[in-house]
Amino acid sequence: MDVETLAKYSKLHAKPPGLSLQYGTAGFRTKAENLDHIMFRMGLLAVLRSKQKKATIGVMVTASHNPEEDNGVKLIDPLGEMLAPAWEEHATCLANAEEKELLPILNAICQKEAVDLQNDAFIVIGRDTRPSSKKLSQSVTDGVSVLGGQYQDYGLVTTPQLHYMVCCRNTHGGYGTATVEGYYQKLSKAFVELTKQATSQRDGHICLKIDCANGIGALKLKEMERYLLAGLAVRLENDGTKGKLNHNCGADFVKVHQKPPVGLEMKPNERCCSFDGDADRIVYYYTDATGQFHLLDGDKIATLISTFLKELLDKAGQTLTFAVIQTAYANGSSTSYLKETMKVPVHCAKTGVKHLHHKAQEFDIGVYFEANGHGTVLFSKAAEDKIRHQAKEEKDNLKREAAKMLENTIDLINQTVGDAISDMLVIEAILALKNLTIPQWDAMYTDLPNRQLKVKVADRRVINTTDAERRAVTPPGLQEKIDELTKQFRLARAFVRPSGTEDVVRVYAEADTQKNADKLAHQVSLAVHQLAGGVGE
Ligand code: G16
Repeated sequence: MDVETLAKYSKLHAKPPGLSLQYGTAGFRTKAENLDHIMFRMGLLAVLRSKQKKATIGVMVTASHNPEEDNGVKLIDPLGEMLAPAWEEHATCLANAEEKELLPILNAICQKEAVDLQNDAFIVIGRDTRPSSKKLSQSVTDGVSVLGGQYQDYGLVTTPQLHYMVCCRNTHGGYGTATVEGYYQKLSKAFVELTKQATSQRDGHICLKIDCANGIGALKLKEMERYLLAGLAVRLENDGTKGKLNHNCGADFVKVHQKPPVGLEMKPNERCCSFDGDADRIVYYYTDATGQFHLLDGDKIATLISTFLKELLDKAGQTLTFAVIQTAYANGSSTSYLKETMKVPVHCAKTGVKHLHHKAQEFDIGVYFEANGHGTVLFSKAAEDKIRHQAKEEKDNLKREAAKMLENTIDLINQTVGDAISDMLVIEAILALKNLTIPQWDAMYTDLPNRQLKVKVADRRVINTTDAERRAVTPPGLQEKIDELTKQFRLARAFVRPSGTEDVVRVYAEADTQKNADKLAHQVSLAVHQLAGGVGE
């Protein structure tokens, strides 16, 4: 380690005095002007991780669903998964180190994690479309270079595309070619193959409107359109040409407000979807003939994909372990439908795709989705091998065809992380193959009315939770109050948790009617305000 160069560059990327940040649900997030030192230091950390794992590591500069003024950074581990928890702690430690502590902390990480500094390091970097992202990604490259790491800057890419690149590089092309063209080719080939047998008419007319949240999804979908040819005709709205990123649009806005984004004209029963700011989340929706808005969120997506996969597995005669992973935000109706009607095991994990991903890895096939539209499907190596073998060797025509469809589904899914583009193609393929309209998909089950609210408190860390965030253990008295309030409503459930991406406490409530869900969410918010140090109104 060249100590003098490190000291020189670290001064150029100085930490604002007194600033303390934590590696949260999906990395560091805050106002962009407070992130320069974090980016530089995450460049340093990525090099250490890369040297330790002797593998390519990813650094994505994005604040995803947050407002345009925010930014953030997520680190990506060798198989395209989120950074390991122990290294999240190192990240927080490094981020908050004062100047003079930087070197001792780097040395301590090297020692604790047995990092051999003689090893090579290779980092791939990507960024979203925020005005601050380019400069911040240059601070990452400064950090990488100071520790002698090599890098490739992919520039503007979606977060899931960068996860894909990391996995491709570390599997030496086994997962795909590590270029954006490689990504488009892999997904579009699988999509075209999978939808070959679709009988529904989707010959070139617009069949899906996409709200791109004025973010990176628009750029990447435009690039991808020519690969899909007539296979899927989409119309891109909120493509960044005029509106502000995530402002009154995007998957988070639509999910939280349960209403359409601005800038998207919806005809009755027309299929629409929204991406978020870095295109790792997707939700679908439509308005019916009476003008009522219907949201098909991550729970409905998980149910559709699970139904499809279960049917194919049955047809192929494959007996593989299968489970769906949700979070506390999953609508009660979706959980009942999966458990009772579909007879599928359901597990609840803490918010954050890293937790769901981890749980999903325990099964041959693990479908995981957060209600906010963040999710994917994981296939174990053994399951994948079985399916690919059957797709080639099976003598029974029907079984072989089902195995081939499963194989194309595997190739269409981005197994590294939730991916709005890949998820959209999977959903579109399933709807086409099953000849389902969006109201028919919606009718699989009826959501319990629900409401999400945010409460500002002085320090959201006063709230600690247990039971996959379904119960609060601190501050004292809060859970008792929530229980007492919940008892007053039918089919009711409520919980609170500190956000890991915004400086707020999130409140979720569901009940038999929208009025009651709203009332319960409001009352729980008041309890948070009173018992957890609420600030402002
Ligand atoms: C991130 C995480 C998601 C999480 C969301 C909200 O999404 O990747 O898993 O659900 O934040 O987290 P919280 O409620 O802790 O703020 P994104 O799309 O913003 O990266």
